[in-house]
Amino acid sequence: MGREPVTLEIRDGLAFVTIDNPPVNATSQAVRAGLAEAVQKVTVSKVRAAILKCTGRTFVAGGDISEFDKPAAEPHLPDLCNAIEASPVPWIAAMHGTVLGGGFELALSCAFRLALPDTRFGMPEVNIGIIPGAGGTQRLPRLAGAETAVEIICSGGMFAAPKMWDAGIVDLLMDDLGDAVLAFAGKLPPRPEPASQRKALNPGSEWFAAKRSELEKKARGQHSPLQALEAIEWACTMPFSEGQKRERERFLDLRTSDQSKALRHAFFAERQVAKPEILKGVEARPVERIVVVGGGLMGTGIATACLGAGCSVHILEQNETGAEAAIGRVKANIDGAIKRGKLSEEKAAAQMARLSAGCEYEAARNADLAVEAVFEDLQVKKDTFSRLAAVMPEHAILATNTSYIDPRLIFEGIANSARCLGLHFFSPAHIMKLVEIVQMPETSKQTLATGFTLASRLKKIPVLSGICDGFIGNRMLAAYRRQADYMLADGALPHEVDAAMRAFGMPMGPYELQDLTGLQIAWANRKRQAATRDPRERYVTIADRLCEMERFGQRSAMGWYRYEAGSKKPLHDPAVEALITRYSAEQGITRQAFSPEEISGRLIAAMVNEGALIVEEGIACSADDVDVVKLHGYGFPRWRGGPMFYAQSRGIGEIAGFMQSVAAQSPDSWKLSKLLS
Ligand code: 3H9
Repeated sequence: MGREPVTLEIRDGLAFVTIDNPPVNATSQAVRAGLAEAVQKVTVSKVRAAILKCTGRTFVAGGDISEFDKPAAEPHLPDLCNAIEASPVPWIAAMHGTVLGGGFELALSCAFRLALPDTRFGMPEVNIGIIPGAGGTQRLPRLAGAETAVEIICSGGMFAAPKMWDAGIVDLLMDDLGDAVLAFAGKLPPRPEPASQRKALNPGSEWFAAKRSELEKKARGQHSPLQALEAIEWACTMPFSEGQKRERERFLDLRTSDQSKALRHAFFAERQVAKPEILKGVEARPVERIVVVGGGLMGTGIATACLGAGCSVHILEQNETGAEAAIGRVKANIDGAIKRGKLSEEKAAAQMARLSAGCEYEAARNADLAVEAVFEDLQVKKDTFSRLAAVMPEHAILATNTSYIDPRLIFEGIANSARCLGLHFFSPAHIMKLVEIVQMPETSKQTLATGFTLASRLKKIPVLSGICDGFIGNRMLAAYRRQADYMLADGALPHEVDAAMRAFGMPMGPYELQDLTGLQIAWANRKRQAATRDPRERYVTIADRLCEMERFGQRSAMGWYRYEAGSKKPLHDPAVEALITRYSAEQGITRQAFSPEEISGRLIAAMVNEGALIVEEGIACSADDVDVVKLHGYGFPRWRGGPMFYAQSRGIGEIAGFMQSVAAQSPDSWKLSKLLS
């Protein structure tokens, strides 16, 4: 017989209801059924109180998301919450780990809430495209006020137990959940009025309207935070029974929405790609001492992330001045984390104590891993690794952070190339979650596993990539940009392309983004690729002409747009528009108008086509890997699930239609993937 997910034990006048459903005690159907039985038994028992707790690493982390594709099955969580709240026996939630979603809702239905101080609370439902569905939007505003409820529910964030105590949500913080809970249950305070019976103060319709416009800006097309806000307003304007009925209907509607499906896909995909099949059972090498070569923005970002994961870091620079500057940059990153409330002064000091910098390669002698973040130049990178290999032990891992150069060329001649791989971080590396783990044919599984384990320790999302120009992410970006440039030549203007992509949900369009990051790197890449580019492929030179005019983007106050002194606001530049129309005329192109839907349709089709080729060529393990790269490295709207999921859910036929127009308009320029042909 398998173990019971919920057990009830009655002793010394108390009922102990324990949920045991690894890994995160989600309220699956079996848990709900077990709880329903326990609630019934507790209600007819003569106990003084019932203690609800969980085994393992956490209290209930929410409803079981893997059940959300099936119809909702009885018993339903809102009914259980209502029964717990209405029970003649007071329930005590004894919490640890992460109290999330349905777990938080269960706790809100209990008469008392006790937690360990390091417990974290949240209602992350909006992150998966739904709203809380078991009374959370109705009880929380009644208990803690609309402001706090909006902060917790509409952000989907996690909040520390002391903050929850301040907000009156947690009754008591305790050092242990054994004796301390027994002591509390032995001397119960008077039972407070249940959350559902309280009145939520209504901050007024203007307040809600202001919150709505604030959330609309942040949500960039995602519906759930706004739906959650509406539900919180019901709590402030309607009786509990009516609000809960509406909440439940909205929850069930949203569960089957496209956005929720896409967000759930993203949730499971990012966990899936972090553990590739080929690395099952492969043990990683221990990594504690890391050398980062290059103390620029990328190198110091990587160093900051490694320090945060508890590693000691030595930065190698060309000279002492460079080394000092590198330390300064890491310190600035760490100070930024303190300012944002992400890091205590004490932890920051401990991290800085593990950092050193210098210019002697000898300092790499005892390192377990070296990652290179030097200038994107083959010879510079080769020299770096031959100097590292000369001092480091033969088993130490060598990683290049190159964005484009073939790692096989970089590691040519290095002894034991099984220990070499690419670790492609994204800038700023202490913030961005994505790391492409680039595998060479020689790379050993243990080296790859070490890359994956390190990335997870750095709280990053690792994605395995084979070798191609730009790996997964930048290769797709290049296809997207190429198609955008074709459309400029054929009739669109930069601001039209940017507006269409923002309307699609991207944080920025391709041209404002190029202006922000600078046009030089892509220019250098195009020059590098010139020798191998198929001469039949259409090549639009507008971007090259801008670079020749030293219009490199925001830093030169001119790029695809112009910028006024001290401002980052892109302004239309008639000079650029004239350059574009002149280019079309030179090429004999009659410029045509593109609707926003045509622009985004064609650009996304080019991206999806490249993603499909990447999967078909075996560069990425699966379409999920491609999605995760685009979600975490390139701002693809999460509520669309990633380009490959979007294509499937939108209909491959529609995307293939766009791709065929793309290919027809620029013959010999696109290889069509099997998916879209
Ligand atoms: C909800 O509650 C609706 C209610 O309002 C109303 C109901 C009526 N379900 O992330 P990890 C799996 S909606 C199913 O690697 P960590 C996860 O896939 C829910 N599975 O660990 C992974 O599986 P695998 C609201 C879940 O320590 C394993 O657990 N709650 C769920 O880094 C370990 O997860 C949420 O949205 C779930 N709810 O982080 C919470 N949660 O090993 C979402 C996790 O096969 N979860 N799994 O890959 C999280 O935020 C993190 O998982 C958590 C642990 C912080 C809990």
